[in-house]
Amino acid sequence: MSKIKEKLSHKIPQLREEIQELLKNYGDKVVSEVTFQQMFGGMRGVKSLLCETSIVDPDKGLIVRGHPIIELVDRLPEEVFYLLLLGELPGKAELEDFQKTLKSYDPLEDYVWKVLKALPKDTHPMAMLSIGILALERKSIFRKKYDEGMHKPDYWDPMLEDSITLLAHLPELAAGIYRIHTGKGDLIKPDKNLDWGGNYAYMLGLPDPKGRFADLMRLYLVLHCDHESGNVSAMTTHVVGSALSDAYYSVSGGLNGLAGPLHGLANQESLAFLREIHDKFKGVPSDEQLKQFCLDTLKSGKVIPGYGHAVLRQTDPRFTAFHNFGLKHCGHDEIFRIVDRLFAVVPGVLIGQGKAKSPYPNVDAGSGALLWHYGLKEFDYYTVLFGVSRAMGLLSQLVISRAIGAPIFRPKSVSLDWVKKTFGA
Ligand code: HAX
Repeated sequence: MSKIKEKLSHKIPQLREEIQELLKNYGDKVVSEVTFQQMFGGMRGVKSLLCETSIVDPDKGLIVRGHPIIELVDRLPEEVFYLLLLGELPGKAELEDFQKTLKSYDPLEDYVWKVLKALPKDTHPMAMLSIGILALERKSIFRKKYDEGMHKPDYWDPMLEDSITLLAHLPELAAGIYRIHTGKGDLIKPDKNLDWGGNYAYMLGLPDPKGRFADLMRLYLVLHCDHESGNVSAMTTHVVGSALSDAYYSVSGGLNGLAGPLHGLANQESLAFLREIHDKFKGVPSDEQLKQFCLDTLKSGKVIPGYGHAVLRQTDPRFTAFHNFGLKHCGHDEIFRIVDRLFAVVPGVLIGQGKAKSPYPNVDAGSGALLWHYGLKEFDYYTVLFGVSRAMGLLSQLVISRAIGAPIFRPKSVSLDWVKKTFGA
């Protein structure tokens, strides 16, 4: 196990002490009040979760342990995992040590591939990812130690071990799913000389003569790493983990939520939308044509994928990072040019409609166009990339939850009858 464990073991007592002190002094203070509207409305705005790894500021976007995401775009994903978990970026030696740990695992056993290959061809790659992770659950050290009578203060340790094991295997698992799902040929074994993101790109097996696709993958993995803890996948992972289900069960559960069209699947929908525009106009339409297309989309009752957000109220900096990458490397690509023009047109359209609280692009508005450009054209696979990246946040949140002794999740529910009686309706 890498030096991460040693470092975390020094930080945990301090964190626990801090929480106990805060609970002692302020345990009865009110954090948030909940209206019936909020209860019905997906708990929007109700402050009711603790999250150490990141915060989402409505105007500034994702901030990982104090670092705005836009300042992390040149970092490796494994550096970002280190940051999420420990609250500091690794030095050179620390990064090398962690990378060495990630590379120390044997390739996945054949039974995993047999399970995945036995699934019918129309199985969605996200279902394959979730099943693949569950197929690895037998590796859980947390479950084994729990069965042996592990004590609560020690929970974080095997949770960390499981998290790093799962993280180490995810690129191989996810790349294998791509190869099986697309029928592109044999599985590609991991190359121990490559970094975590570079290895994932390599195992997908797409031509990448200049290494730009690998750069895009690293960027993609950094940008999707975490989004505090109230989003569907993070909260689901937390809830499942709070029952002391291990990291495999918890992350698989969270990723099932990421597979929904209003969450992670939006990047698949977003590219389908771009392709539809490209096909209809046989290229890049004028801004006026785009505006009309968007108005027609809204009129038909559909949302404009890649726009709007539950928390953000400005252009998502993760969109900005992808947009910058596209302007630099794919400015001539017609699909990317449609992304660029939509950015100019959609906010005005959504403001005109007057419904969306944020008319600006989110992370899903541009990423698909870049993947398409580099030959990753199977857009039903895109959420898997998102899932591999988001696993970094889900896993670091799980480790921290076990470290601070977070209890089983159990809010109180009420019936409509209770609502009527209580409000005298
Ligand atoms: N196009 C059309 N209408 C939109 C819209 C969009 N892009 N975004 C919001 N609206 C509408 C909502 O559908 C809602 O309409 P109703 O009142 O008729 O139900 C109204 O505006 C208010 O919604 P909101 O409060 O602004 O947004 P929510 O917090 O309810 O939902 C969503 C946030 C991201 C789900 C929403 O903006 C949406 O559906 N966007 C398109 C899908 C998308 O891009 N999803 C990816 C989000 C990023 C993410 O989590 N990735 O994992």
